[in-house]
Amino acid sequence: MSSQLVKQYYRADKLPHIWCPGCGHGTLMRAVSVAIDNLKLDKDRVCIVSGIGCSSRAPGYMDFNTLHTTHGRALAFATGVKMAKPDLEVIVVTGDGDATAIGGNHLIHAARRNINITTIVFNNNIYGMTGGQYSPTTPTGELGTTAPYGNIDKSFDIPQLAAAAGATYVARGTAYHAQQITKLVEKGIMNKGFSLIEGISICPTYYGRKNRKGTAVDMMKWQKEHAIDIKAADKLSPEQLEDKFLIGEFKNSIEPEYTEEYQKIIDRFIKER
Ligand SMILES: Cc1ncc(C[n+]2csc(CCOP(=O)(O)OP(=O)(O)O)c2C)c(N)n1
Ligand code: SF4
Ligand SMILES: [Mg+2]
Repeated sequence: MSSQLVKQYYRADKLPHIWCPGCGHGTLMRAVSVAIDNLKLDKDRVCIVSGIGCSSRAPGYMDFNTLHTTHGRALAFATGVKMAKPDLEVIVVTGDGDATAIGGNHLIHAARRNINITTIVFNNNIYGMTGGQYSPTTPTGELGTTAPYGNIDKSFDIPQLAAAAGATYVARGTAYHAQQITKLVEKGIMNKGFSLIEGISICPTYYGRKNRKGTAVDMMKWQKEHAIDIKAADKLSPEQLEDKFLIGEFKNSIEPEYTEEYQKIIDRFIKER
């Protein structure tokens, strides 16, 4: 990002950021900013909302209308903003814990309503901010401070969860594939409905160290070597897909959008009065 874009989209007085060296969240935050820039959105018409977590610090640095809310409640606040001001482009930045543990209920209901909000989940497979507790996306068998002998829970596939609940645009990218995830965020913003983009992040400090994943660079290499684009997956055998994960666009459909449906009721009421 050029220094001009940094000046345009970041709050200088809030920098330097708090993220550890090698954290993937900065790359994902940049992807959101570049997507907004590519779409030439008026920054006064953009509202970025987060919960609490390392990931949820992003809106503190981003110079838009921003709300840094309570843990798990980003989508509840974002829904309020969008209902009150449907013309705003509402974007939620959240973590795997924020979005799928304490905030899981808000996530499925925002998806079910197909409200025009774009949610980017910075998934580092752990609670980073609070010291490495396992989250609903920590892979089975891996370690967290609250799973010292290995996590026995099955982990959520966030895109599958969002698609099943009713999100109309669903995609996954990684911090390594920075250009691709920028495009996915752009498409998510353009979708008129609930969009969920999972950004696979890295937390070298807790998830990486606890699970002996090596350095931040090793973790990025792992993303490069294990991510398969969904368009290429069809041509691969089950053996070739073993221990791999899919990235790309999983769902893109057109369905009635919540604030528009709500407006129709208001219009009908005014007409019949
Ligand atoms: C109601 C409430 N419960 C718990 C916490 C403590 N807490 C703060 S951030 C966090 C987890 C953050 O994990 P995640 O959303 O994955 O973000 P990350 O830090 O990994 O980016 C927790 C449990 C809180 N702030 N508020
Ligand atoms: S604890 Fe993990 S998620 Fe939080 S800033 Fe450090 S590397 Fe990033
Ligand atoms: Mg996390």
